[in-house]
Amino acid sequence: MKIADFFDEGIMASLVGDVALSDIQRKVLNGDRLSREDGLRLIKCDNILFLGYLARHANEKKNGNYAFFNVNKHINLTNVCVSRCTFCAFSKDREDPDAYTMTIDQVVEDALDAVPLNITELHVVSGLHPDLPFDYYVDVVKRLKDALPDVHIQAFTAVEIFYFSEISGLSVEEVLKTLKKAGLGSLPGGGAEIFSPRVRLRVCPKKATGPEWLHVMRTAHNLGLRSNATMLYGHIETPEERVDHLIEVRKLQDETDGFQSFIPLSFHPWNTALSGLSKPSAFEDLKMLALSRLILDNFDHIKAFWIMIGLKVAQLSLEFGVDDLDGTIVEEKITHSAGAQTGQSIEKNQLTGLIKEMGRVPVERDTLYNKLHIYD
Ligand code: V47
Repeated sequence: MKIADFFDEGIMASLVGDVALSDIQRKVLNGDRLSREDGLRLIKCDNILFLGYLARHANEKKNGNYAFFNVNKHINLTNVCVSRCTFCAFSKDREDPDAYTMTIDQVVEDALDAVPLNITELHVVSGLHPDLPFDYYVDVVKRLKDALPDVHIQAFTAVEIFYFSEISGLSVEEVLKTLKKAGLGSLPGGGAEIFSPRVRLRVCPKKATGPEWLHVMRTAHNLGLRSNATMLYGHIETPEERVDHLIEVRKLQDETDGFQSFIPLSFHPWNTALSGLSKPSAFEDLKMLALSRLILDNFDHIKAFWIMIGLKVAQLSLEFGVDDLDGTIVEEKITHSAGAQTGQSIEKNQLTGLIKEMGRVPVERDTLYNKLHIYD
């Protein structure tokens, strides 16, 4: 029996205090689109069980009782970055003693280390290095594809793609075509942060803007490259700016249908220039996941990145609209530099166990959400 089977009755009782939101409840149950104003009302709603109830309903309509995960490995080519965003503890200046840049041989060796784990995906994102030429990244993709031809390469955030265009003098479209030809399979969703120009000016003024991030994604989707999308919440953004971010992503998805999953990323302040802030609570994490599920009616999947919110909250999020727990990861540097307390890696059977405990059916997927193994 799932938690949901217990909590529907309780939730209906708790709804008495939420008659003001009954129009939103009706819309969700009818499958109607929520407006920006609905989003603003929901983000201010502290009845987390109500949000969970609605989000779970929206998710089950799309994914039934399935909950996805994949077997992947993260690789970060370099932590040297010219952008130095205030929320980031991973990036370093070139001269910093902790700065590193992998040679292509090291990248391939690192990827090959994960072959015994039967990985189906390599997730490759990095800093914006001041000296590496675009050819380095093309060669990384080619060499990885040669070494692991059956493994999907999901690499380079839209911010990195935009930077490659700047350093190479090629258009975004040419950069993407070149990488696709080299073996790139899809783009991860990072670098989106919060699209609001007010926030970007303060936390990441030196990298691609919101419209530039969206432009890269639109171009990628038009070339047949699918991608994910993210939102970094819990720093200096307002509730309105979070809702606006979701609406922007939804608009582009209406246009291209190229996004696969949306991943709200929970800010970790430790070691960053924003270390005076506290990290979002579990309550806030679940709320953002549920809200994302409710607003992004044109996304098939909402992913909880367990590295950032912890295994238990990720597990519980399956009752709050989430249908994907991401992957085995193997090694994670970005959030761990900023104080993540989670492990670096998780075994496949731990992921299936967490999902089964919630009464869901675990499904190992590949990057493009083909079902590789259903554990029913
Ligand atoms: O772009 C940086 C964020 C992103 C911090 O596409 C931080 O499937 C929290 O995008 N606290 C990288 N977040 C990770 C990412 C991602 C992760 C998992 C899956 C996918 C996917 C994408 O992490 C960055 C930035 O937005 N970030 N610093 C921090 N201190």
